[in-house]
Amino acid sequence: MNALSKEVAEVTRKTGAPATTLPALEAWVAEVAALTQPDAIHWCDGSDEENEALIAKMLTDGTLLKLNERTHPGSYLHRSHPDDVARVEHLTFVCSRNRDDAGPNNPWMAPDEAHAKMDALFDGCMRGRTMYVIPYCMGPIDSPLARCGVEITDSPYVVANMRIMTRMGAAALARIEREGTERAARGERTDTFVKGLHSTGELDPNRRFIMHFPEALTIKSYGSGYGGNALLGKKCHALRIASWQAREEGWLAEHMLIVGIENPKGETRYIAAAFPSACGKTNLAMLIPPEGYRRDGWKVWTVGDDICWMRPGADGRLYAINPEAGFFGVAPGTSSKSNPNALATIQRNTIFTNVALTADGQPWWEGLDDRVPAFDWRGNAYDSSNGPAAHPNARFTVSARQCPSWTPAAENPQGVPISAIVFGGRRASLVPLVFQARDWRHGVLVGAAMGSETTAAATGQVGVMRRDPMAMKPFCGYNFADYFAHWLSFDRPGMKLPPIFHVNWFRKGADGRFLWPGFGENLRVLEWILDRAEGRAGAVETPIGHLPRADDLNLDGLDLDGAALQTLLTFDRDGWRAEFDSLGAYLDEFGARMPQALKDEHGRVVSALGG
Ligand code: GTP
Ligand code: SPV
Ligand code: MN
Repeated sequence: MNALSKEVAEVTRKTGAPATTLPALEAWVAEVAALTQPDAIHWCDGSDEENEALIAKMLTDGTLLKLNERTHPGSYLHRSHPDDVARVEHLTFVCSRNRDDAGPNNPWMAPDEAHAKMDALFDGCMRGRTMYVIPYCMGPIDSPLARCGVEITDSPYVVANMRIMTRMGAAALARIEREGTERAARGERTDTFVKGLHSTGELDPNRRFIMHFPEALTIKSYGSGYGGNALLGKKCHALRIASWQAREEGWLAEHMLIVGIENPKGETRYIAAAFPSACGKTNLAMLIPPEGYRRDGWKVWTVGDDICWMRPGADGRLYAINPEAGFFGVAPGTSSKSNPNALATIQRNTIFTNVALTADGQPWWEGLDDRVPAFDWRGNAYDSSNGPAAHPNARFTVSARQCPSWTPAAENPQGVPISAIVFGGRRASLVPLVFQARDWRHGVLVGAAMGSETTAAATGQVGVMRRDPMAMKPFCGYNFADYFAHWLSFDRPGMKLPPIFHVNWFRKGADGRFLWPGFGENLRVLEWILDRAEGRAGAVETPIGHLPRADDLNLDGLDLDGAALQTLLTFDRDGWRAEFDSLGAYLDEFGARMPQALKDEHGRVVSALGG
């Protein structure tokens, strides 16, 4: 036994925690313990008893506050540090050996430099703390599409969230060990699980970095306890590292919801949709059909609300799993009107982060109802002159199984077949309600062309239009030029690819109000999309794709004025010429690596738009 593993064995003996049968995992845990110097090591088994003990500890030290047990049983409020409320994109790096592999779309640092920087921060950082070892599985535990990781963290809040968001604990560890043993028998390397190291550190924004080493399947995150910065299974593993792996292995890791639409004949079709952060994925994933649709027998089934892993099946169709087990959803705006399914989901066993509190200990946020909270998200007596009561990026963490529209199809190890891919952004002007790309190559351009106004999900200015290709700007773990080439590569003989669409729920009128009612009414657009996918439903062809006419959509029972509808369904040639000029300049930023096929496709649309 070397010195490092002796050290870990001692700490393990102190806590009575079980070790692992996988030497590669034991060695890594030992190495991390030697660096971070925790007082104790706890291997998470995911049991109820473990969770209860962690919750009790967090209630004692003030990390969690108990919410009203009568109205919100088993639910808690966490107030994060006021400087630690969102993802930090400028501090999030892809540390590939070759800078160009990270691309202009990612902050980059050389791996050696990044490791040195991070290890200096991690040095001794867990003294006085417990180090938690969290084995987790992204995706159904028995799915060949699922992938495992181990997150080491000093945050019990992270453990409690990872328990909801992933398949965490004994079963995941068993899979990691089984895969390791099988690989060892074949003489292959056994550390193929993703290694994520996290510490909240001092929560000092100047000592905060989220580093990804895709070639080493490693993540190091220091100085934040919030969401995507700290729950490493989510954006760090399931998007940044997984997108890199997906490219090497011929699949796709995407920032997409997965929703099943069941028609009155009882046929369910699945749609995968990529919208940027806080642009409506959770809402679309659990929408409630408008009354007329409900009466006719339409149903909506939620598979996932944020991340989608897709790969071609033997029949050439794309099959998707949701790698997550829970929702880390935006609270503000969630109400019995906008998203009744989400509201029903979060009535119990939910961790709320940075919401406001009513006098009787209930969680509250802007848009929920017309009550007035007693405390704001910082815990101060609520005073409307201090800004919103809930932080705009306040979130809930809850098991997906509690959602009334959750479907057992989410546990299907083979995934669900995808009938349509939808891209969408938050665009106040120009972009119509919906249009269909003419083919896959054009669809990839439509995805690459996505733009959206920034939201509170990341620190920085809100409401600024930026390019966010396929909603992956903050999440693609490699050069966008290579990413587009990877997307294009699916267009090959034998594939039965789904048609690609673009939607915009956020078009505004001159008065600054949304023109489209959105939410449940979005099913009208999804119906057209699925009909188009099956070669039904009409459209007019324009240079940007196929747009429905008012008659092509089912608008029965919808109260929408004619002028608004006209604006939503109009193709504005001059506006699109300017948009395509700016898109061309954007694609050029990637230089010679940008696939010629995408540049040609851009050129084709530019000529169709006319000079
Ligand atoms: P992330 O979890 O950050 O990836 O966000 P998301 O894409 O899941 O966004 P979410 O569904 O939580 O919606 C974010 C905000 O957009 C909420 O305030 C919603 O109320 C609002 N929103 C969602 N769908 C619609 C819609 O159809 N129309 C309008 N106007 N607003 C919407
Ligand atoms: C997003 O920002 O897209 C989220 C929330 O889904 S977080 O997990 O913080 O990234
Ligand atoms: Mn997201």
